[in-house]
Amino acid sequence: AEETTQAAPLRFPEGFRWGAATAAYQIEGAATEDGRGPSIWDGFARRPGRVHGGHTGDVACDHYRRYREDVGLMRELGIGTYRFSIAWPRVKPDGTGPVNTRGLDFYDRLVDELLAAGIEPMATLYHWDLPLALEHGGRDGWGNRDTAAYFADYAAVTAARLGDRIGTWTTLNEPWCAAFLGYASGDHAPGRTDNRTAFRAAHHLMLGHGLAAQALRAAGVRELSLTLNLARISPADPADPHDRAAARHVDGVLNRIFLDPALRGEYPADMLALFDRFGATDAIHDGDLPTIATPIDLLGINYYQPALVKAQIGAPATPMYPGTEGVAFLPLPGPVTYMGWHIDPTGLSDLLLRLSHDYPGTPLMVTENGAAYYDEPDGDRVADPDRIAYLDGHLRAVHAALTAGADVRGYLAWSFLDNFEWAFGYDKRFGLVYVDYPTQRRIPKDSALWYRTLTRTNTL
Ligand code: GBH
Repeated sequence: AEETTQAAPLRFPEGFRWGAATAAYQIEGAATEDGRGPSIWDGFARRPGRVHGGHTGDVACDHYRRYREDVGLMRELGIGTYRFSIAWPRVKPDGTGPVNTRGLDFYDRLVDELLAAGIEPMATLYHWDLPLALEHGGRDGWGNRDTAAYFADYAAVTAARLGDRIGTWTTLNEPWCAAFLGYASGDHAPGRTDNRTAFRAAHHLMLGHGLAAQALRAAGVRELSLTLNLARISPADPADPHDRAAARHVDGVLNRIFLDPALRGEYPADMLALFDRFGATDAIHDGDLPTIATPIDLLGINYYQPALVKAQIGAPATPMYPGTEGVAFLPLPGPVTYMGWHIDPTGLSDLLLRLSHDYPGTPLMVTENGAAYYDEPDGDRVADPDRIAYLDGHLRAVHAALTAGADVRGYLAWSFLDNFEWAFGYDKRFGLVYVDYPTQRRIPKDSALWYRTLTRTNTL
């Protein structure tokens, strides 16, 4: 009788890619090793009050020195695809100018180690660690158009060195965060609060994506992608046109502002109006949009939680979503993670189906999904049932989207290791693997063992 009430096992398609993700500044440490230059995050983390507990990425998971052990653990845990990022300030310490060969040597060793372990490397060129020299001295970081060209130069030299062994490349991770948390709300490095610069940064990031995509194509890379943080934005009352307009606005400044230029070669009219309102229209030059729309082979989606909004007269704009005066974000009912983020897997299935419908023809991959919980080891074990439930629920949502016709090629858990969670420092643990920072001991959590069974059987 028990058996008959159990849901049938869910099989994923043959060849579905399973793996986990990390990012350079969050795990590597070795901040001054082998000629690495400082990034905006080295600077930001040192500013009082910006990062929880004054934490920095100076040591992090010491992955720069422990990468062999870490790759060994990935192999044991059945990680098939490993998404990591390359630190621009290791490759070009000043952002532009001479290449630091010792920096590239690290990724060369890492990639060889991964390939020897039978793990597919997937490299992201920008996960927020802009070389500090490009921000300082009035150079204005992503507010400066030149940064896009420097990014493409860095992409070209990196692909020239590693393109023979890395098949899948991602230009940017989450340009929304880089532009709007970095330059509008100031929650992330470089910590600026200027909407005009934020919109210019958004455009220059996308121009950098397009120029780097062309450089990677010219280098003959096999698979090219862009990763966006996207979410379903719902109106509190779907029957209320004001609520619908509020949701549409947030959807614009989070989702469509990046999706439309990359996949349709145009900014939506309501986003052009925002560029205009904030005095950033002149950043968009003739010829930029075709560059930005350089075809990609895969769209990466990082999904954590949906949002619910309502039109509310007099509500101030939410700083990370410029122009949202009159829009209130409502708390969602139900459970949250240790980040306080609302848990709703339907947000992921709806998102995947919406992308399939609105932007057909580009294969999708979930490049990040996961949850922070308060984990505590008990001897050799870390029991994390809440994380298993989160992953299970979201994978059921991915499966539902697949069944409904979405072209989803893979799923990567965030994250392989506990790591430096940006403004939250080491307080928030997203890993499948627990890191005891004082000793750097790694302990696979129960979720890592659960995930191994899932990826081995391709069945949930
Ligand atoms: C990803 O960012 C990053 O790529 C990764 O480096 C990071 O460690 C991981 O997620 C976990 O955070 O709830 O008010 O902050 C995701 C960033 C998180 C930004 C959710 C938008 C919603 C607004 N996104 N956030 S709020």
